Amino acid sequence: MTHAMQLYYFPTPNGRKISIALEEMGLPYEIVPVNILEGGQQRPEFLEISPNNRIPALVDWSADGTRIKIFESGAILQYLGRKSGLLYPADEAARCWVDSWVFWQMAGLGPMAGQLSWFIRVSNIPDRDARDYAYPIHRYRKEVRRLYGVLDRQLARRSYVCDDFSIADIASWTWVDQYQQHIGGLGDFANVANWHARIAERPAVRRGLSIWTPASDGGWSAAGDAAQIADGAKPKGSSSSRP
Ligand SMILES: N[C@@H](CCC(=O)N[C@@H](CS)C(=O)NCC(=O)O)C(=O)O
Repeated sequence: MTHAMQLYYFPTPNGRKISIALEEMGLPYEIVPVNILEGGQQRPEFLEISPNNRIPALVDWSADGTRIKIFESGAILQYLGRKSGLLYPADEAARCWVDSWVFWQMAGLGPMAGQLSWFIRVSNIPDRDARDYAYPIHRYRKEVRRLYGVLDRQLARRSYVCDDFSIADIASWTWVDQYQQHIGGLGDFANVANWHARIAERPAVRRGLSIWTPASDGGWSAAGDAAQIADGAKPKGSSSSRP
């Protein structure tokens, strides 16, 4: 019997990397919502799959029925690339280059932009003094801008990070998709702007962004083009089941 993979998901840049990759690769999956705003990442059954209490995580089954557990979005992207044979070149030199850009995102753009988001968010909490957060916001924004510059140079003579569209593009794209909040605009990064727009038009990317999101009533609801998602991608139970 074939099982769909289970994606432990919350709609953040790291979660969206995997929903986009699964849609791009046409792999069957179902969403297991993990509401990180309500502590879902601390539940023992989730920690057993993702010991670092972070989404995303993925469960798959090998041919002999053994469960395959993966956490860390970069590791999941590489696994899906190996499994599907798509968006992850088999040629060693090309694969090393894709890996380099995936690790660049995992070690640089993701953590730096994540910290920037955090400090922007807390500086906007009403009873906080925004001046207390001016230095970390300056520091992380400067570093994020530097990383955008690196990406912009890489995209100067090619349409995608490693020439052909790959998991390296997906890894960085969901973070760059937050550019408005992080750096206000892409005016200084024309190549990144063109790349961002090119990828945003991909139907699978739109589907991957449109899956279930937490609703204000504590349940989950469909967003955007979610009707295009297969039934198997709905949270278990009903359209409003809690994670
Ligand atoms: N390096 C990890 C980072 C994962 C991560 O930071 N996930 C966030 C959401 S984007 C999370 O689960 N946060 C829960 C928490 O902070 O408790 C990856 O890429 O998978």
